[in-house]
Amino acid sequence: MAEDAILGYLASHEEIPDSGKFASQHGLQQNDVVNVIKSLHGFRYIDAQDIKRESWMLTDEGKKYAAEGSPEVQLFLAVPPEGFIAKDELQKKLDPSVFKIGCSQAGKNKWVDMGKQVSRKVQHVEDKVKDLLVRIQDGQTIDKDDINSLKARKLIVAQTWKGYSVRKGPNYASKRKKVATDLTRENLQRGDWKELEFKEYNFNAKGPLADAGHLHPLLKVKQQLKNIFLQMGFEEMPTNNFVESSFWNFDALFQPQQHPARDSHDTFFLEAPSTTRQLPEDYVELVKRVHESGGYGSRGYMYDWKREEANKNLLRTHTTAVSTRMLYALAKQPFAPKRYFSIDRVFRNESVDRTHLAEFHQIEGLVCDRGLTLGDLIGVLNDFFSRLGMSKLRFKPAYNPYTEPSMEIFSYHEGLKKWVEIGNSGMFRPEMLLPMGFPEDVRVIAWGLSLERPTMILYGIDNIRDLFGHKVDLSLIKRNPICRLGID
Ligand code: FB9
Repeated sequence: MAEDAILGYLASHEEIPDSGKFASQHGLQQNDVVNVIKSLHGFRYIDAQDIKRESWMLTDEGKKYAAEGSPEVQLFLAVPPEGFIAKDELQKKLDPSVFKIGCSQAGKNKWVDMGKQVSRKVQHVEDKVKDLLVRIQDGQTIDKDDINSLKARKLIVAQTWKGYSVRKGPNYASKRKKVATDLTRENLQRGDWKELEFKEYNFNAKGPLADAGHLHPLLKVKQQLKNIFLQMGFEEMPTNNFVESSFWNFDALFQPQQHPARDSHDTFFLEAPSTTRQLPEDYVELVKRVHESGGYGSRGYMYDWKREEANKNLLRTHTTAVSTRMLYALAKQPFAPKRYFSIDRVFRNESVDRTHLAEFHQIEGLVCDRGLTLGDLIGVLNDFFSRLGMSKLRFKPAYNPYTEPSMEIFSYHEGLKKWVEIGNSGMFRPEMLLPMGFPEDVRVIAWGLSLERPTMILYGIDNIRDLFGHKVDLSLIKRNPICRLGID
């Protein structure tokens, strides 16, 4: 329709100066004409140049006065030709905004005498404002001053109309040739490919978005933490066993069997398999002894240590259980310093709230070497957390059954403008290391934090359910760019 009209018109005319007027003159829809012009221009049938036209449009108030007359004239007509009318009487006769504007305008025009009594000062008035508004509505041009006074009264606003002027293009034809967008077997068989005109290849066309998988924010932050550990010379510990025995999760860590964390309020114990099959007997004996009666300078906990308690299987409550296994294996070899880290799920039967679920990812680092001190621990913590963008650290004495001394770690978070607890740390107790067989002077410093907390802060997520679990909205995962750790 519009296409034939445009191509047909250009057959006998040099130019279509104004696509807007062309549309209304040919009874065509404005945007049909625009779409056709864009397409014909794309195939170079025509050459379309942008043109724009400034015009004026009446505001709603302007439309009202064009229809009902300007407020000053409405007011004038409400004043009796002879004598006068009480101002409040007059006010009752008119709509409030009309009365208000009418008074000031008619007053300004010296049409009426605005006292307690209102009377006319002239016999007849012209509603120039209304006439001007109507002329603008008919698309007539009116002079600048009138435009400015109407604009000042917010009765009209500028309106820019965009259109095209159109000329023949290099591929002009009065009818669009069907361009082939594909060379088909039929074209080859029919041999009609010779006549066919093929559409240009648009090498800049963007292919369909490949809907690929997306890394969960936790995995993105996990990868960055792994990189930091590897850069610091740490080796990852194998954490691919969520199920652990109480022995490696608690006893080997010198955590007493009556410790509150060891009851089902805090820990998920397994019904099946409820007990571990195999433990290193000679080492178990040493652990039993250090719990019951100490040794290595410790007086132990002086209670009856029960094998069946240690045999109970559970979902590990911390990845420190893996550290215990790895340190025990390390102690079996001729001593060599070691740096280990782990990042994986741990399970705690805790009350679920905005920042706590029954499982989270623990990040743990440990350094095992001769003569390590608390200073070394503070040093490695400053190194580690500075790579996470947390430079200002403070340490608060804390307690863990398996480390002495222990410290909670705090960092001042510029974004949150407060000190945030960013982890826990300590020196593993000799009651844990010596039964493993480590030489006297070997020390192990370690620390831990969660993966969820930094991820929530870095991605600005304040409810853990938005980050982890079946309620996560996938678009959050899709649209979440990689966030650079270390950048506040
Ligand atoms: O992650 C924690 N906080 C944190 C960490 C990083 C962070 O980064 C932001 C970008 C700036 C922000 C916050 N915490 C540890 C501190 C608190 O959130 C705490 O309330 C919750 N903790 C979890 C345990 O909850 C019961 C976080 C988790 C935690 C705590 C301790 C350890 C590991 C994880 C440990 C340990 C440890 C100690 C000594 C030796 C070996 C391991």
